[in-house]
Amino acid sequence: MKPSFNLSLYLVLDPDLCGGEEGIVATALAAVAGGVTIVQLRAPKWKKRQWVSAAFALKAALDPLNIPLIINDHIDVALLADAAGVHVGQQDIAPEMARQLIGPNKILGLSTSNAGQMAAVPLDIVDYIGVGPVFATGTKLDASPVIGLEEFANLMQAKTIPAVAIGGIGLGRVAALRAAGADGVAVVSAVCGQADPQQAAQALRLEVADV
Ligand code: TZP
Repeated sequence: MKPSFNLSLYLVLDPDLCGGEEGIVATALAAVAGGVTIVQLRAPKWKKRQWVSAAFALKAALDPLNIPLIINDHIDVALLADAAGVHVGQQDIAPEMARQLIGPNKILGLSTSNAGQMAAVPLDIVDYIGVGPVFATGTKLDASPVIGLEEFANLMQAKTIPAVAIGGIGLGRVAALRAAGADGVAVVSAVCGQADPQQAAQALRLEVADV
């Protein structure tokens, strides 16, 4: 059976900001203690061996807490570690092919950044979409153009699948995104780049719950 998932506070772990190989599990656990509901591993600079060992460690840490682990792009790693799901971008393997590889029982997420990409999402194959970057971000240097809150709200009007906002999201921005129709917010630096990731997650979680 496909694991259930809650997009409301989605942590994307980038080791550059989240404690590197040594600290990534501790960062994830602190963030979950603060209220993160789902965790993705996204490590554009890592070698495959680092991916595999971190995926196993994160899976072992998150499973007892019932927090799904999503692996960005690397389907082989997701299958090896028996992660809850996979997240692919527009330049990665097509969602239909990803689904073929992961089977029916894993979560599949897809990044989108405009109305055309959202309209093209195969709804019977993809479980949720990421929509962004909503605001400017220094974390993903090759991100698509910034969408902005107004256009994001338009995109949410047209959505037919759960959607999580991403890009430049921090305290003070969550409520507006939720009011615009986002099912959740995804963050990297607003949790990982902070001195106290648990407290940072907790503050964001309060804003998520405010709506
Ligand atoms: N995809 C679109 S923006 C982004 C990704 C992975 C990075 C978001 O990072 P931050 O630090 O939350 O702005």
